[in-house]
Order: sequence, then C-alpha cells, then structure tokens
Amino acid sequence: MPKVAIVMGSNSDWPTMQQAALMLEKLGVSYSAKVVSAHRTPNLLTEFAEQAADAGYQVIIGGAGGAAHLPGMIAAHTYLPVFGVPVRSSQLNGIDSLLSIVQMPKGVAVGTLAIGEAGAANAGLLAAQVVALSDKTVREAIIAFRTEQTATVLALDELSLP
Ligand code: RP5
Repeated sequence: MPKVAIVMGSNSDWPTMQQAALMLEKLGVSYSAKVVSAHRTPNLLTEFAEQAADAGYQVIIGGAGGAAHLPGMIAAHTYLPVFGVPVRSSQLNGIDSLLSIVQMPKGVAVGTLAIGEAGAANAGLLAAQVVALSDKTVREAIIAFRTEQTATVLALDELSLP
C-alpha cells in the first residue's frame, strides 16, 4: 500500500503536482495519485479522506487552484498530516489558491507550501520526511539528496554562473 497520497482537484493540476511525485520517486517513497475535487466530487472527497488512514496512508498531499478548498476539506476528515500545494491559477496567479489553503481555522491544520512547482516538490520532500521518521531507507535517501544538493551548489564557481 502506498504511504503517500497525492490528491488534486483536476487533471489540469498534474503538471504542477507531478513535481511532488518526482520527488517521492527520487526518495524511494511509494505513492498514489488521483483526482478528487472538493466541489465537483464532494462525496468522493469525504469517502477518500475518511478511509485514508485505514488504507495505510501516512501523509496526504493535496493540490488545488482557485477556490482551493481540497486540502482543508481533506484535513477536516482525517488525523493524517495534510500538506497543501497552491496551484498557480490563470486569473490570479495562484494568490487565490494560496490564501484559500493557508487560512485554515484554528484546530484543523494544513501545512501550506509555496505556489506552484517548488511547493509541490517540497510537499513531496516534507511527506518523505514524515515517512522517514519510521523508515531508515527513506531517511538515508533524504540525507543523500541533501548532501548532493549542497555539493552541487558549493561546486559552482563564478564562471558557471549564468
Ligand atoms: C480547481 O480548479 C482545480 O484544482 C484546478 O486547479 C482548477 C481548475 O480546474 P479545471 O477547470 O482545469 O478542471 O478545482
């Protein structure tokens, strides 16, 4: 059973949310990815979120754009940690998504990431960090990733800067 669920409001969110999937793959964390809309498929959202813990998921990543109620509504139905990714919207550039996700009422938590691809990648990284608390292999993969990232930056010299 996958440890992380990536849920998004529309298949149009996939180019962004794929970054979370790629990060999880890089770190060796199993995941599933599905479209569940808070507004278009509200009953499916409730059913998914209520069963997520029993299904064996440890973390849920929710990505949505515009009136982005998906991560908050999932969080309302589960004790699992939920990370929210504001997908960049065509009208308001993702500010609407960000504000919809980040302004949760006290008592129901969503960990909100940055707008767009960086936020999605970091949601994958954070989810892996949660999994790593009880998984030594993932822990080692994260440490290796961070070490490699640092070495890459340190290896830059003035000539290779754009
Ligand atoms: C949101 O509306 C989705 O998360 C998506 O970001 C946005 C637009 O969806 P589509 O009209 O492209 O399906 O619910």
